[in-house]
Amino acid sequence: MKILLVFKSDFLIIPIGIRTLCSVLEQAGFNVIIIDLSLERNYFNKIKNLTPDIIGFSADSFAYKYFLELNKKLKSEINYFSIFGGPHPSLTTNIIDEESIDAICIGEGEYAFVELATKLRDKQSIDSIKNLWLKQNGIIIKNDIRNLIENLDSLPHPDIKILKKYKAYKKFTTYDITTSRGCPYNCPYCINHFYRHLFAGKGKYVRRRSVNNVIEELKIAKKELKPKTIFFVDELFTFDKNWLENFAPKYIEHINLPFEVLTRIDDIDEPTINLLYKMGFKVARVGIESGNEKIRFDLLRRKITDKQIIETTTLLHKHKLKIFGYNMLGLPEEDINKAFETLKLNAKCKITYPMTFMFHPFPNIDLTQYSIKESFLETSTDNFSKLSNKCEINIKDKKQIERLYYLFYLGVKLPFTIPLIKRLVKIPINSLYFLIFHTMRAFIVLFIIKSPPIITLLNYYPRKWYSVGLNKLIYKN
Ligand code: B12
Ligand code: SF4
Repeated sequence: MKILLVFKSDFLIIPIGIRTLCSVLEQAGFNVIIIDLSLERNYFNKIKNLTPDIIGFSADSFAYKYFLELNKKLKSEINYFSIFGGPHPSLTTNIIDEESIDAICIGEGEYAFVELATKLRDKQSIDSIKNLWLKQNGIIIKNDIRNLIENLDSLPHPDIKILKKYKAYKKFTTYDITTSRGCPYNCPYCINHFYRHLFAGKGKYVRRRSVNNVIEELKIAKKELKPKTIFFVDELFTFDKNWLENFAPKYIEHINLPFEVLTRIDDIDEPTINLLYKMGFKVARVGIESGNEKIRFDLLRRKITDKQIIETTTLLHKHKLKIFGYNMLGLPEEDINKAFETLKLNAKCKITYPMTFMFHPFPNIDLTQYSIKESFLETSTDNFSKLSNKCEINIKDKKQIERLYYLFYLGVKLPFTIPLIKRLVKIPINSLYFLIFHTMRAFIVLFIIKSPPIITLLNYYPRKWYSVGLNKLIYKN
């Protein structure tokens, strides 16, 4: 039984979910191949020639449409069982109606996938596999959700072979790891409130691996991949201070590499920063999301004041930490003035990398439902583009906000340009703004990566260099 796992790493990000599925399936004795469509030239023929028995697509809402088309094309030429998993199928179970999709996995996939592969191999009925919705003789079978995996230590460590498979990954010297699953918060634009509701009664939602189990994975990764930095991609790395206190001495003793974390302004205080700093804390990624307090409080359910944001970022700067600020533009109730408040707050906090995204109204998320209810959006969609500057809902000053997206970085890094940007967003010279946006990127690529040979440069997508460049910039000292 040959299993192919497919994903698309637009920013050289290999989803931990795919790596975990691979390890669990291999542990159960299956032959697993992972393919990153972003890095394969002729993947259609390659997949055909592999003659897989099962193809598993790991689909977020950006990749879903792409995978659907690929699956349709493949299905017209070869025979295999197709299963879609990841955030998008969990959010939009109706995709099971697509003719080319044989099954979808809702929520955690490890045990459902192993059960599916085992039963297909042994020619047993696959009708009652929990977490799967599937088609049998034209009828859709909707199985219940199984309990959440209580003991995360019981899972094998995520696969690392895939990190050695593609040359492009080797340039990326960060090792991504997650020490937990779930988030205690409830932000209406994020999948966590949806999952918490979906898994109600199925066990504890926020779970953490033991310190020893995490250290063991890091030790292996350090030996095998020699990463220069670690990225803890937990939704909220800092949520359990006792765990952090136990983790710190072991991390310093056995791993001792600089690292970055995802955290919240209201979850990181001075003692925590001090503790993490001793361990090699270099980058804090925090959500600012909106500079307008009312939007932040009422719409985004984030009870964090401007004052808290300014104080915490000041504290982070005091420790010479780099700050990645996550922001959203194009939110319901937003207009250009409120969008500028977001830019100004980032500038005031001297955010090192203002990461700005348009609000994507992912299906079945509270903020999407709100947008539909309040007529900011007619209906739910499943057509998303990661790097799109398109404002996806109908709000006042939509076009100006779209222009601001491209000029945001400039305004935060050079705040004296804000009055000029206020004028520019009224003028539709989008190609100029596009140029400014990419010039900023090119600057990072060329001056941080330091003149890569032209052939190599042409071989990679600029955004990949950008990712690698950012990495070097952050950790250069
Ligand atoms: C960690 C993380 C990141 C890390 C990724 C690091 C890495 N190497 O994986 C970083 C910070 C880089 C990141 C970036 C982004 N992320 Co992100 N991220 C997450 C987060 C918090 C956890 C994902 C994770 O690793 N979970 C642990 C693993 C084990 O679980 P899993 O991925 O869900 O996989 C399980 C199941 O889904 C299932 N499964 C998955 N694939 C398949 C396939 C098959 C065939 C089957 C059967 C099952 C299956 O089984 C897996 C094991 O149980 C999620 C939120 C969440 N809770 O899902 C958001 C999330 C996935 N990100 C999201 C987004 C939007 C982004 C960004 C575009 C922008 C942003 N705002 O940050 C970027 C772009 C990333 C990219 N891929 O290009 C969205 C996606 C929304 C959607 N509807 O698709 C999410 C859901 C957050 C949200 N807004 O709700 N992210
Ligand atoms: S704190 Fe972050 S991960 Fe948690 S629910 Fe809010 S946006 Fe999602």
